[in-house]
Amino acid sequence: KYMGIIFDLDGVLCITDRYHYQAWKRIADTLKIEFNEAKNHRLRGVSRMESLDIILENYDKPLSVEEKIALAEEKNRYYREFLETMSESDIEDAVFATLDELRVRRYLLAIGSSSKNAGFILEKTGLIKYFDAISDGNGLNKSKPDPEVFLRAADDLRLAPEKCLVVEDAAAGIMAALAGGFDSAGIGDGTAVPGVTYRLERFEELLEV
Ligand code: B16
Ligand code: MG
Repeated sequence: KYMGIIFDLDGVLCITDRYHYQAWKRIADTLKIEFNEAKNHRLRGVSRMESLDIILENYDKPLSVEEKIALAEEKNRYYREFLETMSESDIEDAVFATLDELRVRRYLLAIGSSSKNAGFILEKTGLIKYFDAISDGNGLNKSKPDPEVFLRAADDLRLAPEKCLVVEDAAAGIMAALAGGFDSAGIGDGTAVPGVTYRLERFEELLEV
């Protein structure tokens, strides 16, 4: 049915949200803003600057664009320190095994991630070799739930959206897939989104859709 599969990165192929959390927490602590795991949940699949806006929701001092950019860059420096420590051992065996089998079955595989660090994470973890196309936060005009990141991935694979399946963990990502005319496979939070095509309890169930 499908010829291509487009994977979200954070929350699907790897778990970097605890690094995002710790990096944002340092920023929030400096500004003396309340930031907890529940709020961190809202940052899933959302771009860096939009994440900052969510963190600054209850901040009473107005910040200039330059100050916001400086905060986002500072957060990214902390985040990259965590990413530096990543290796193949941060990826579940089931993820490698499933990607191997999907390649044997001749699917085209792409990344559709909001992250500007996607290339770096893929290199560090040894995942990069599986992908025919990488569509990430670099050069992206509109982030999820806009379908742009997935449409660009499908385009790079030279496939129509109907021929691709999007695998996502975040509500914003499932909505982006729907908006772009893609079928979707939800993992984790992604399973609870209305309109999701398949609900996966485990990553390897992807081999059964
Ligand atoms: P960066 P995904 C997303 O990755 C994360 O889920 C989200 O929490 C993060 O804010 C976003 O990437 C931007 O990341 O700061 O590295 O550009 O789930 O779309 O793979
Ligand atoms: Mg995600």
